[in-house]
Amino acid sequence: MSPQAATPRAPWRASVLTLFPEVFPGPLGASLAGRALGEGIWSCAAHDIRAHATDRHRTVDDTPFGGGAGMVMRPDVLDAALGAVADDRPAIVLTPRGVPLTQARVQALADGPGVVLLCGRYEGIDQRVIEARGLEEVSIGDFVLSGGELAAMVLLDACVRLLPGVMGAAESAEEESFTAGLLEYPHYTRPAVWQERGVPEVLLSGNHAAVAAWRREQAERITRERRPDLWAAQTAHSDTTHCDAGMSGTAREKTERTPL
Ligand code: 9D3
Repeated sequence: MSPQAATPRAPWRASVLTLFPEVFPGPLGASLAGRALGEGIWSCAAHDIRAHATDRHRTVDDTPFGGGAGMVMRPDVLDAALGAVADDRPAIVLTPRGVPLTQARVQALADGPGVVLLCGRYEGIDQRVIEARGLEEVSIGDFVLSGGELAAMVLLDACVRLLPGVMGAAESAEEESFTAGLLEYPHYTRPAVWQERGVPEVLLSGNHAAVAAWRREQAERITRERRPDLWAAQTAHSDTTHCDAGMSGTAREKTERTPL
């Protein structure tokens, strides 16, 4: 049988607005994402926000109305920067005050045409440009970074690995229904004894059902211990009489039941 010719498809497009365009694609230029970039599965264009400043000193920020520490990014400069790249893609500003990024949002973004990302620096950005451009505010977690660039790379990495042709088929669908919404069970490989430490007997037994039960048990224990929030959601899922309101089975599968 002759090999199937790959159907050319439009790349998933990332445009990043930043004061530090030279840091992109950064780690996304290596490994899985880097290969996909080279293959044209996705594209990454970084744009210097400062190119849209209009004054002699190329100012992108100013002091906050109402007073206070730090500087605020100017709405006029950001609007011009966004206007130069905006199209049908969702526009997201990375900010510590944003809605926490979830695998469900990542999947939805990966399913679309791409994304426009605005990386904040300074204390924040003028609220009016967020409203005028309908920007979605997204955070990657409850810790403080020095800017939005690394957060943008995190978001892009999470999306790119989901694009068709980036990951092997084996890695994608396998075990999905089994471990969905749970943390991973512990892994072991050779040597069977290392520094006087053995491997759980059941894993050497060849009893596939027993192995599956042990892994499930371990995944549940680790989830309970480390992520009571995930465990509570897991418990809620097993009661099908409530908690299904407003969401279809497939939507649920893609959101709260994504394996971690
Ligand atoms: C006291 C005000 N600070 C908020 C905690 C101001 C501030 C600190 C750090 C404003 C911006 C930043 C830089 N961080 C990001 O741009 C950022 C971020 C983060 O710090 N944590 C998690 N997700 C993100 S997304 C963008």
